[in-house]
Amino acid sequence: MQQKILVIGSLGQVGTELVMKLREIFSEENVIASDVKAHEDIIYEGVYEQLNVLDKSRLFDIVKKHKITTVYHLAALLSATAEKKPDLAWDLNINGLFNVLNLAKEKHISKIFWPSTIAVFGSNTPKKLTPQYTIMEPNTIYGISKQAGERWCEYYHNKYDVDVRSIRYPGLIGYKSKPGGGTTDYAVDIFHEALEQGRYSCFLKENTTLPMMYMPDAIRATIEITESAASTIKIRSSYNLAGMSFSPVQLADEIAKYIPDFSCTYQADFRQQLAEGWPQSIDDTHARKDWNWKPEYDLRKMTADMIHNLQIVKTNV
Ligand code: AKB
Repeated sequence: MQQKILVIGSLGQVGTELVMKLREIFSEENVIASDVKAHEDIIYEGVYEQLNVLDKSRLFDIVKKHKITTVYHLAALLSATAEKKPDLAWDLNINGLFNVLNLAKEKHISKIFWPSTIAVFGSNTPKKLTPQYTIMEPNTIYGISKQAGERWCEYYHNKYDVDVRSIRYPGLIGYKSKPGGGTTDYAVDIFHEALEQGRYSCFLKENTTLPMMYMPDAIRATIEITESAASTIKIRSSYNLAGMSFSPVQLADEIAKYIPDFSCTYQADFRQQLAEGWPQSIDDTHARKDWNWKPEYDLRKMTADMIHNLQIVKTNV
């Protein structure tokens, strides 16, 4: 049967690129984009529905109207914004997920992708090659909500046979869309500022190493896990996923290979504390074994591609 896909949160950093890729694969009419933003804000062609995922009845109507089979539910408040708006973050990150899980429980849809994050780990977690199963104890609103979400996903799978798949995204870097409200956003902002101003003031300390991933890898992982045979998905909470790990100074040095006069200064703000609770690198053995995950981009390859594509984007503006 032809899948009909709904992407919730389709104007965000991941959603923007995911819609484009899904439409390439499944064709435009089979991928419905939705976001809380008004229609005027959309940047791509094709069917778009304005949707606040907390509005259960509108979500249900859209699913019925388009005969949706698969939902990619991306709408969430990320780490930095969630610290400023804890009530909204909990409401959106948890009740939005419930609304989608319940559609699957009641058999209105057959498959869900929902992202978790490296922020589910906390200060007591082993920082290097963080294993799939380990002490978690997240200490940010975002991390707490995502860890609770992971437990609910596994519960709905075990109890109601809901086919939900999830990965723990590292910080994501891409040139097609900008991030919003995360702690790892610096790794995108730095490229824009380097090309536009030749300098950047980073809100994390220079040696703060974090797990990161280039967007083509993240989009591929998202679609690969969702398209894998259900029998291969052994973990129904969320899979660890690794791409690369680097600190702000390592990224700045790599960028300086292309922009020799580039200078970066470091002025840590409240996001430093969030980053310090997170892993530095991730062990993703389970994803590699269960559904054949393999990243393609490291720091060098990602930086070359980002600079090349952003230069094209910026000269065409
Ligand atoms: C954030 O920084 O909040 C996100 C994340 C690590 O999930 N990019």
